[in-house]
Amino acid sequence: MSENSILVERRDGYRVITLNRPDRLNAFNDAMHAALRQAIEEIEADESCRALLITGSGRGFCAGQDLADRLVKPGDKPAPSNSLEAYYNPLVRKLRALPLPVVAAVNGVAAGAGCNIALACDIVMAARSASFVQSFARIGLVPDSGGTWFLPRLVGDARARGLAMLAEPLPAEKAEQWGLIWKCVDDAALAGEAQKLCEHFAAAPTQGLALIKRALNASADNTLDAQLDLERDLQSVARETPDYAEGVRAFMEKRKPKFTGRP
Ligand code: T3D
Repeated sequence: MSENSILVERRDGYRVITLNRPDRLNAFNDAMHAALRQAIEEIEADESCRALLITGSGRGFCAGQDLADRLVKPGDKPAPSNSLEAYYNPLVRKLRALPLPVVAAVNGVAAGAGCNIALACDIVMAARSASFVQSFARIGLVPDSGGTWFLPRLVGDARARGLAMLAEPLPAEKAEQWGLIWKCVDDAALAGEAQKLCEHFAAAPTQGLALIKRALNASADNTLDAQLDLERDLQSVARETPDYAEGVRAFMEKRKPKFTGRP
């Protein structure tokens, strides 16, 4: 079993977190949750970090909860677990709320909570050989980590029900066609494409992107009226950022903008 359940790499303007329990397809145990939480807290405190890339080591992205930690003898009841309240739900909330773009590079199978944590990211890219599995129904569980919220919104009710109730793997190519993810790329291209995307975000108007996240996060539950009001309010914040002024100047001067990402 790997000693470091996640690997954290600092790159110019962004961080890469690699889920690193490859012999269990990077399934979550408590130590991995704790390490991930700490890494994300460090990102939040670092102004120079303007994007986050999450990927998996070995042949999988993440197989959700490590089921070895949930094994009970026949007739025994499982020990009580508050893993959703303690770990998965705060993680999903954090990924949605982080004021910078979060990219998932899904290098292999994403199953159970591992699938839904990928879907909680802002941009999901996947290798052609990867697949997305709502594996919960295979073991008598309910899709968690936001699965029942993300699925119908991304792919519609009929496909959401099929994915959740049949628990069949959805290949990456079809996931792109269905609108579950942003893009499917050749396996050999995934790391490079994800890096390019994060380099782009590391030089982007970070405050504006954070406001876009807030607007899109709110839109699922807002009326058009409420969303128009929110856009008005967020735009007045965006208009105050130095990156907006720089964006307009660069456009008028017909040059590439130099965004700082600062408020
Ligand atoms: O109690 C709570 O905390 C509730 C929270 C729930 C959150 C959840 O995520 S519940 C869902 C848990 N995850 C699953 O049910 C997925 C289980 N895994 C699979 O169904 C399959 O492994 C995959 C479809 C993901 C991939 O299949 P395949 O054939 O490519 O790989 P494999 O041979 O099944 O797995 C490779 C190894 O990883 C294997 O170990 P071995 O035999 O080589 O020693 C397998 O046991 C291990 N592995 C895969 N997933 C898990 C796992 N070990 C522990 N936990 C796993 N989730």
